[in-house]
Order: sequence, then structure tokens, then C-alpha cells
Amino acid sequence: MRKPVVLISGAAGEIGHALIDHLVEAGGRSIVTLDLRPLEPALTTKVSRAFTGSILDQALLESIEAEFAIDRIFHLAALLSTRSEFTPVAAHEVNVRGTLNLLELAASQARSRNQNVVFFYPSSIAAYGVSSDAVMPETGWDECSHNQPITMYGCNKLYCEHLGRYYAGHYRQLDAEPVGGKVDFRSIRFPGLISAHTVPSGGTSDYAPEMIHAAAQGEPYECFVRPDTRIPFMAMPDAVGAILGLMEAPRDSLTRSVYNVGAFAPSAGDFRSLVEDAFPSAAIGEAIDTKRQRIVDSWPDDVDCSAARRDWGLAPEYDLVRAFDEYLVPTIAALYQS
Ligand code: AKB
Repeated sequence: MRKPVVLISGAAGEIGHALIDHLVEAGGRSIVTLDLRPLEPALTTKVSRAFTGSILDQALLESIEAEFAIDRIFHLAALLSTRSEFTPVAAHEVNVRGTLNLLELAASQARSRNQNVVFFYPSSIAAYGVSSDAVMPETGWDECSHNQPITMYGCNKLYCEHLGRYYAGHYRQLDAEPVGGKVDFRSIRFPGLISAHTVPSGGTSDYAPEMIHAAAQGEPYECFVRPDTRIPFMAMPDAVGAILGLMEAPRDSLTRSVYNVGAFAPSAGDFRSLVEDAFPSAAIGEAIDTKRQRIVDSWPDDVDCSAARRDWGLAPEYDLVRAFDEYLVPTIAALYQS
């Protein structure tokens, strides 16, 4: 019998980079990765197989399915919000058709081995479309509020949340013997994520990580959103912790398939002040991109994470100050000194 493995798509990206390290540290299943870009050598040695290819390549997915017994999928591959606006059809192909391909792979694996496949899907605050006159509850918006995204990426993410629910509970429901219920779809709507080790590309929340990484390198940075712009963020270690917390939770403790998470929601001006305190020579200016500003303005100022706390114990380690003092500043400074 083939040993069950974990499949990570988009493994060479920001979340994948951090997730692989945590999964290896935790031990357990072998890891198979798939990304358009080759996995960096330091990670390749930690995984069983590193495929370089596309989630749109059906022949590649079929060969991976034939070779491995996959019982966990972390589907991280995606085009982010800003990049998707320049190539909306390509974004739909990657973000929707690619997700459909991975869900089909999960359903096929579950059917052939008559065992559940747990499927992690990273959704986003981009699934929201909050109108400017909406008055946010003190606890932030819950998962069911203002789900009217204004970006292709946000539309993709919201639709794939529904695709996941379909595969989990209604897949081929008219078949003589439906296999619905064997894809255990679990999703997190990530806020902006800030990694000390990598800089994102193609996102609209990128102003925060771009700002601190530029300051640490002594490079000038022009912030593309207003100082009063406010959205939720999370340090990357807490994002990975949230993924593992959700994936380890007993199925019957989960009251929903899509959860908000967040750790702090500073304004861009607050974030800039902390960067300037940490890097006094930082040269941070302002060059507001009104079109990207419109996208960020449609996202929630903050989100209600009570369902995640209640169902699977979401508990970020890093608030804003601790993220700077104990994770971002020391790690990023060391990154660029070496
Ligand atoms: C983006 O900016 O597109 C992403 C996101 C918030 O999902 N970082």
C-alpha cells in the first residue's frame, strides 16, 4: 500500500515556504510539492518530491495522482489581487480552474481509496466588498457580511469557497452512489500576511511587507495607500499556525468551512511609524495609487475571528508590537545583513 502523503500546490510561494518548515518539524506524512517555479534547494531536501509544473496541467496531475496516495492537500497556488486585475482571465484560469482541478484530484483520491481527503484552501479578505458607508461592528465583519468582492481575485476566492462546500457536501449528488462528504474542505480568509523571510508579489496588501523590507535594506519606499488605510494583518508564523490548527481540528468541532483570521489591524500610518522607529534611516514617502487604494478600501478594516477562536482555538502569538520586536525587525535585519 502506498503511504499517504501531503500535496502542497504553490509550495514555492510565501505561505508554502513557511508551511513546509512547520510540517517537517511536526513530522508525519511525506510531502510532495507542485509549483510553476522550482522549489528552492533548501526546501527540496525537506520534501519527498518537488514537481515543477502547473496546476492546469491535467497530465501532470494525473501522474501525481497515480504515483501517490494523497490524503491532505494544501492548495496555495494563486495569482494575487493586483496581478489578477491586469490578467483577469488568466487569474480565473489559475485561481478557479486550478482549484477545480485540485478538488477533482481530492475527490478522485477519496473515491478510489474510500478515505477522506482533507483539503486546505486559502481564501482572503478580498472576498469582502465593504461599501464606504457601512458601519463596521466593533468586533469586525463576520464571514457572512458584505461578500461582494470588486476584484477578479476576490470573486475567484469567494466562488472557490462555494466550490469547496459543494465538493464537501453535494458532489455529484444525483449519482447512484454519491461520494459527497469525502472531501473535507477547510478554508481560511487570510488578511494581509507579513513574512520576515519573503516579500509578496502581486498583492494589494503588499505595502506593509514591502515597506519594512525596503527600510531594512536602506531602500526608499513610496507607500501606495493613504496613511489612514486600515486592514487586518497577521505575521506569517501565525498564518501557518492557523492553517495547522484548522487542519488538526476534529471535523465535528467545525461549524463552518470558511473562517476569518487576523491578529492586528494597524493603519498604514501606524505601520510606517513602527518601521521608522525600528529603522531610523528609513526613507518612506507617499505615492498613492488611487486604483489600488479603491481595492484596499473595499476590504474590511477588521474581521470578526470569534468563530475560529471558538471552533478550533485560533490564538495568534504575535500582536503588532510583538511582531515587530520579536519577529519582523530582528529576522529581517539579519536577513539583509548576511
Ligand atoms: C493580496 O493582497 O492580494 C493578498 C490578500 C490580501 O489576499 N495578500
